[in-house]
Amino acid sequence: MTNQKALVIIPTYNEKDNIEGIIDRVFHLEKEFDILVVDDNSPDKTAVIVQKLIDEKYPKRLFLLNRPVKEGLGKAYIDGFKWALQHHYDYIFEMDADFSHPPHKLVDLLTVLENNKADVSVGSRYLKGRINVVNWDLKRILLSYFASIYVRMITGMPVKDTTAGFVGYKKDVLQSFNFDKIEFVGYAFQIEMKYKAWKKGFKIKEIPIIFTDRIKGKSKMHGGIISEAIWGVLKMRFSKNI
Ligand SMILES: Nc1nc2c(ncn2[C@@H]2O[C@H](COP(=O)(O)OP(=O)(O)O)[C@@H](O)[C@H]2O)c(=O)[nH]1
Ligand SMILES: [Mg+2]
Repeated sequence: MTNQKALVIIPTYNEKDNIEGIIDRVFHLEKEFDILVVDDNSPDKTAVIVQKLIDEKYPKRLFLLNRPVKEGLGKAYIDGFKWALQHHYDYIFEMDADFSHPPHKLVDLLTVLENNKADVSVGSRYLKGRINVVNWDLKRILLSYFASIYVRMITGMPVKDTTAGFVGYKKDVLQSFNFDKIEFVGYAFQIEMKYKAWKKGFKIKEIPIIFTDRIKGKSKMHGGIISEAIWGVLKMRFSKNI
């Protein structure tokens, strides 16, 4: 398995307080990952910080995709996936900028794919009857947990943490997707990616992580994302477009 390349895609909107720290952490892991930051023209100038890091510190391993307007996580990831395939990455990861996803677990997510234990690896908060979330208020824990049960009931998909945003894909999974047919942008986007991968026959494996809510910066979650997920899951279940 020589010359296999791994890429972590980090979507950002106003992450100036987190971005440098998270990039440094990924570049100090024991396995080699390149990073693509996909920024939606953050008013706090996150992209300027990233460009400076490219110019001065990581010219070969750090990349930046500037998108002109904020269009949500899903659209940013789709542009990132297309970029990753064009640049011949073998393993492609999704990770938030805000340290909610422990960066060292990227190594485990990659190992699962390298050993052919799965085509999609998911950093999961809800395994073995536990809810491994730190610093979320009860409302948000319950919302996320019951959302995951709801999605499993409707779709039958054997994944506990269906809204997880800490995910690794082998490149053939992403190559099999028609990104023009991906409909959703928020949590529903994460559900849709897993659902379609599962429907196409790819193997999904979850590994446990502890999710810690962000310390710096603000969440971009809002009500629209939740209703998109509730209705979107039903729509997806009865749609023929896989
Ligand atoms: N490019 C881009 N990134 C986004 C957008 N919305 C959220 N993000 C990023 O997606 C990640 C998760 O968002 P966050 O606000 O932490 O959501 P939460 O963890 O569900 O509260 C963070 O890295 C955000 O900066 C967006 O519209 N465009
Ligand atoms: Mg977050």
